[in-house]
Amino acid sequence: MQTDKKTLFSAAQPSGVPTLGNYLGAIKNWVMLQDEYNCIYSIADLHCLTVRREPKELRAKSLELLALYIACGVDPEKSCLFMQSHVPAHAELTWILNTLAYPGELGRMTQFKDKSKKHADNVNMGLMDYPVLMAADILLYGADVVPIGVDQKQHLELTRDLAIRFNNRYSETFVVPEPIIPGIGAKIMSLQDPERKMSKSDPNENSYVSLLDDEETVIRKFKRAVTDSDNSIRFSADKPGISNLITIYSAVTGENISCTEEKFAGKGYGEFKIAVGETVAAAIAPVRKKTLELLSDKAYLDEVMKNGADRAGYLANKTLSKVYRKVGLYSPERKK
Ligand code: ATP
Ligand code: LTN
Repeated sequence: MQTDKKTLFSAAQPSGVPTLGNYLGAIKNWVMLQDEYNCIYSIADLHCLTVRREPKELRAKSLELLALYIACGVDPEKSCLFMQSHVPAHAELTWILNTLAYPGELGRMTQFKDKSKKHADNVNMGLMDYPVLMAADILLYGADVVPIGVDQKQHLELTRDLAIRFNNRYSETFVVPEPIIPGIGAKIMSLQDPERKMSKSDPNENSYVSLLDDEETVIRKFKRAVTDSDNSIRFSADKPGISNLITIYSAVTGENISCTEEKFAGKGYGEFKIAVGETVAAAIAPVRKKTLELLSDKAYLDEVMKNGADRAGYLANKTLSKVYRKVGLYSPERKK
């Protein structure tokens, strides 16, 4: 790793096929920032266990997510790619940070409240502790920046609080990270309910576009997207459906919102929805093709994740040893 560059860390859960929201809110930035930072990208499989999953499916989705990262343009030669569970230091640092985190602050997290409602039959300790594991992910690597969508901002604030709390109690140890949130695309909304964020675990498949959807499916989902009846392509808080489509079009093409509005001024919703669908379908078609290719070469993917775990493990263990020493855990002297 080059030391003159700052460090970047981010992760996503293998909880389903990433959506267009994950791509525009996070993964697109991951790809763009690879030359500017020392980048470390993880597959947050331990986080995934906070919701009940079929073990076989979790394993398959984890490998698929690795293939998808690479297909989106994350380059394993440039960036470190690994599975969270392959580096035990993540769970170990979580334990230490747990001794500094309070149930009150964890219980106030929006995601915890949302997921507790959604999975009322399984409100487990892991669900509550989720942000502490996320803090451990980030702090282990001394990450300066963390590219995320807006929904994760609160968790990053908690990470910063825990880092500062530890530094104040024991002495300067952790870097206090900053979020990187995209200007356009930080919160892509559901195509069926534009008041809610697009989520890969939504039971309604028409609510999201997955990065593995084929062209026909993508266009069909956009044609069915919920909009108002005003038929004017204008970005406005009282038109969440059409504003979401304008955001998606702008984020994918790289144009700004007003450019998109001008381009489609006077056109109807039907025509616009098809244009958005075709643009998105064209952007994700290469990702789909490359992912399927990569998934047929499991040996390559295994190699990438083994190398990634070695590199990440080395860095993480250095931080963990420092933390263990600072908090007063005894370590026998090593013979030279
Ligand atoms: P789940 O739906 O299973 O809770 P998720 O898609 O919300 O998963 P992750 O896969 O862990 O969560 O998210 C990966 C990254 O994608 C995070 O940085 C998150 O902020 C971002 N992200 C998730 N949903 C959106 C969205 N709708 N718009 C923009 N960014 C998003
Ligand atoms: N909680 C994140 C995924 C995640 C993450 C991280 C993101 C786990 N560890 C560390 C950034 C940094 C989510 O998006 N749901």
